[in-house]
Amino acid sequence: MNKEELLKAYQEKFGEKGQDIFFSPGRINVIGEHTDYNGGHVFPAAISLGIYGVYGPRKDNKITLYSGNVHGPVVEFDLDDETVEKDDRFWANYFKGMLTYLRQRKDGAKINHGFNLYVKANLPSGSGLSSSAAIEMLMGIILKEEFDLDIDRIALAKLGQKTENEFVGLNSGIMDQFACIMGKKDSAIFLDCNTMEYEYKPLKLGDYEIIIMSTNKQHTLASSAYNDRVAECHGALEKLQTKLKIKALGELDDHTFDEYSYLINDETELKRARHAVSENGRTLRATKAMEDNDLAKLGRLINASHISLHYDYEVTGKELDTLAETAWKQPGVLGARMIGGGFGGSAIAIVKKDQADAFKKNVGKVYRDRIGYDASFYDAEIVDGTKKI
Ligand code: GAF
Repeated sequence: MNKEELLKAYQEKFGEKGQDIFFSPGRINVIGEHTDYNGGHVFPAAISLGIYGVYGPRKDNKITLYSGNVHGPVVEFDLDDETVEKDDRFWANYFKGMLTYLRQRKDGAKINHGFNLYVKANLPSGSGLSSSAAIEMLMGIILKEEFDLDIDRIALAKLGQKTENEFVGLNSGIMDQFACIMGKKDSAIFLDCNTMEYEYKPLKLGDYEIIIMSTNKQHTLASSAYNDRVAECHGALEKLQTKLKIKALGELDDHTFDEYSYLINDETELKRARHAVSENGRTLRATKAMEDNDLAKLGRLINASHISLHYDYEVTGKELDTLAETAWKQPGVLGARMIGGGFGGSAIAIVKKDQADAFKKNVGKVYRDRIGYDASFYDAEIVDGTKKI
């Protein structure tokens, strides 16, 4: 979408000129899945698919949101109301949660007039590319910049996580919000979710590119299954803590885990914890492989990540397995795996640039034959985090 189209859409909806345009990216994750809430490492990057927001101030205290994708009635709330009610439109709650928690801060009083916001996404919602975090960070940066709030980007990411955990009810980690708001062009973020230390690592893929493959399957029941995984990992951690002084599974290496895994006398919890620990190890090795330009090794680790998410974490499902397994068989592919929470959503593949067209055609055909509808393929660029454009 270009700026003229966005400003025109704003004007058509609100009958006046919009003032500023913001863009909030979605994210991919190279490796490190379901490790964030286990205090492990992740390696995500912000992508050029995301959500635009056109902002215009109002003289009254109303905040009015309109989604150019959903086209339903506007979402309205009033700054004079002490609490912000939950909405039955799930996407509106990501804005509402951020507004609620920003207003609770000391300088929240600076949010002292209403505004209109026209929102338009080129990122499919429910695609496992973090559209919800993109919305939260969009609202966060708009409020920070338009009302001059004294809050840094990492604190905004944490409020996004609080929105998910407390306003929406998904016990997610920090990866998505962190990637959306801290993204850096052409780099992935190597983040330790235990200490919150992070480092940008250039995504050097040479003759290869990352192709995003969306299952186009909405993951409706995903949030309760996600919360189950979080609880199962917590159960395993508590059992290990009877003998080990650790705060998170991410502190363990494979060897120590094997030695103490006898403490986890629940088969499901054992599998979940084994994934969390092994995936963290793979993430450390994968970032090193990227630094060493060992792309073949990076690809093998990515494949192993999918296999662990399939057998130990059980979050892949037929659609994601079809994409990854079909991708593995194509020429010019170094690795492929599901990304995000799972149960639908998207996968990525690292594919030789000159084989990309054949790759999409072949994987697309197998997917359609086996699943009964089309997958979508995107070549996204790696971009900066949420900002005014
Ligand atoms: C979802 C969550 F929001 C993230 O915090 C993360 O746990 C991811 O699933 C799995 O790695 O995107």
